[in-house]
Amino acid sequence: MLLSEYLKNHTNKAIAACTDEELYHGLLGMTQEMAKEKESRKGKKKLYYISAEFLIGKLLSNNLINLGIYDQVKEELEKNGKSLSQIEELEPEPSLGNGGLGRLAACFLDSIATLGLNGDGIGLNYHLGLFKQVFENCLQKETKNPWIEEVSWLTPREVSYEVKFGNMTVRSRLYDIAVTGYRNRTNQLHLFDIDTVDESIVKDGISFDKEDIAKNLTLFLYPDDSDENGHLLRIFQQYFMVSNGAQYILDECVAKGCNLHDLPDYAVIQINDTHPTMVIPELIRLLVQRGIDMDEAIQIVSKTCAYTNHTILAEALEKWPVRYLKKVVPQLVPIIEILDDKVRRKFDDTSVAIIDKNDNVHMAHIDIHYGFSVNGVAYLHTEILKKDELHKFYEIYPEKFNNKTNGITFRRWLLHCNHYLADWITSKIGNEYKKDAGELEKLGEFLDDKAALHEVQAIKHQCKKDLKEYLLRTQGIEIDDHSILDIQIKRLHEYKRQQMNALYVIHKYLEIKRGQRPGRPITIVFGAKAAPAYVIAKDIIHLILCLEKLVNSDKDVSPYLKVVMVENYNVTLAEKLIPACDISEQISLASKEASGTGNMKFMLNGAVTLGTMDGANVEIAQLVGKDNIYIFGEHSDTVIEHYKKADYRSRDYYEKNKDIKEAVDFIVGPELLKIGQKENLERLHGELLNKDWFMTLLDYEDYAKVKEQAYKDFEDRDAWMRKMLVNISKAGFFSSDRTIEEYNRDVWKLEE
Ligand code: 26V
Repeated sequence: MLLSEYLKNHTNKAIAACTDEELYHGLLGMTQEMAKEKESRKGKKKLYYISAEFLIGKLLSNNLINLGIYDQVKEELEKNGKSLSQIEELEPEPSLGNGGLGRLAACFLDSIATLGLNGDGIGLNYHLGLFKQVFENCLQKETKNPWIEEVSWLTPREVSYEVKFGNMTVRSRLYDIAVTGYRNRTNQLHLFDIDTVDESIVKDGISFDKEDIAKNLTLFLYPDDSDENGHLLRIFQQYFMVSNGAQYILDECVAKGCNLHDLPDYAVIQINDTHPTMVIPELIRLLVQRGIDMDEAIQIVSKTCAYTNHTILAEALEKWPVRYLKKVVPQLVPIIEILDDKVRRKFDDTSVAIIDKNDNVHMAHIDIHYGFSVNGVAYLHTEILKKDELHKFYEIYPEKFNNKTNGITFRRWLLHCNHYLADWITSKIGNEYKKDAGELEKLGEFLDDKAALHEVQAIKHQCKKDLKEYLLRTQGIEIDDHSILDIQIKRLHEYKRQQMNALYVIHKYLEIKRGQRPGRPITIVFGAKAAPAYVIAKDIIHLILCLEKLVNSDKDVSPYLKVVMVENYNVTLAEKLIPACDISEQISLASKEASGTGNMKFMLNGAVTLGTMDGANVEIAQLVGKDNIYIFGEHSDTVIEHYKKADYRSRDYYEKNKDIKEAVDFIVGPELLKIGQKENLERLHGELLNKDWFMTLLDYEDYAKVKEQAYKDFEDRDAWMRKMLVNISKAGFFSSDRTIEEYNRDVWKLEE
């Protein structure tokens, strides 16, 4: 279909006569129509990927690429003096995710549709999404992030269910977003909502009445849970998601001829972290309600559900007090008690029980006992689950445990975000890699081809120039496109150690002040949102923003070092930053980052990783070899030992190393106190000195040393370009198509 024809039929206007907004609406309508024409996969068995987050990003360009009409549309627009990239900027980014877990779910939906598998997503339609981050006086402030417009990708469906809570009953409404596979079929993302949500109850930033469930149920993703009402609201949201999901799944299966006893032949449910865990007792409840006896219902559900663990951080492993569940979902409590009772009868070890002695329900324990598969998201992570975090469960159910190293969709993270590189790759090895990422290995042929390497370098520089233009126009930030771009973009968390990078900034600043100037300017970029109630994370943002001010306004330093913290880091910004990056910071404390997926996106776009042996960095290192990655820091075994022995004292490192002492004390020195808030800076200083739970100072010295080495190596341009190309050529393993093929082979077993 041509855009001009579509517009003629629908608006009777020519392209040239349309505003960008009219063109955006036209393109949206046309893609939706084309997606609808693509038959979705039928087949008896279907996968339901249930997740609290789907961080899908803007959809227009990706849909055009996947439908195979991107070039045609771009050309049509250009002929009429219009720009597709300008039109794209009008599209709001749906803010339905927080970080890696949500973005992974979005990459998976793309790959499932691309591989032609029968699988849909199930989640919630948060009207205001995750908060929008703004900076004021070097502090993060949260505001709402509305993204649903009159014309949007959401298609209302005639599907609605009753969902009963302890104190009220609500009726849902379903919206679908079409998921177009790359030159293949279309699947759906089902987002449940209620009509009574009222955005006007949000006052002053993101605060609202947490008790008014009818009005707030699908307002925000991860509403503040620092008090009891916040916890209850999370449970309301989770149950609303899974009760709708379970009813929808049963209806679809029954319509296909399922008699409920054979549910596992019709459905497989992938539980994305513990947020959707209540789908297990809810399905059991619904099956019993439909006449199946309790024991059989438990059996059926256990053969239908599979669980993915995305973190070992204790604070992220959900435990809900029975008291809360009794308030919100009293109908599930007797079922959870039966599930707990069965576990207790079978196993003496109370640490694998579902309800603990304090009457907390361990959601992950429900998943592990009553699901048929438990997977980690990178080799190291799965090993740690088996050996440490979930060891007792591994002993009981070794056959359930499996690894599925994460992946990313190359459609978004190469074809869409880096046209220059995608076209260059096509010119060298043809188009096959777009469907079969392993083909990228063929680029290995060009590793010693100087002309080819210089082409790669030219592409990197063009991406930097594009980023420079974009940041200046959208954020008023100026970067030097000839500097080394060293980027750390991810959620803000102490274990990810943005604070270690900030300490290095201080060190470099002081070095330059003393006259030791780097040969080439360095730009250190941060992008991160901190959870609104996470105090230290917000203090770290404060430190970075103060450093940005100090460093960039210092005339002695700013020609050599620049600090940039982009505001409201999201998928759209990632798509601009990643192609331009030289050094990818993946510096989490070994054992703490389950996988990371940003690391894969950077590698694919020719950045070289500076990282610890953590998460999927381990696999990246194995693939590219030690000359093409910068590894530093203690190994996960050593770190785990430190935790077991409780023998890490950050003060020892502070006292031993004068660079560390100088950098840490600078946080509360006169230069920063003049710019920032005493309270925040002192709290962070105290935290680093007296606690430093994620061992920043343990790894700092090695980090600074290896980072310096990377900067130095960058100057051997030919050698660096070779490293870039090695990274690109080895990235094929991290295609989410590979990950999904493995899930399907080992867990889902859908018809191909
Ligand atoms: C985190 C948060 C933080 C904000 C408040 C609410 C909330 C709720 C749950 C969680 C757990 C997040 C788990 C997660 O995102 N894990 C990430 O999953 C990625 C995909 O597997 C993986 O690449 C990352 O390493 C892992 O951190």
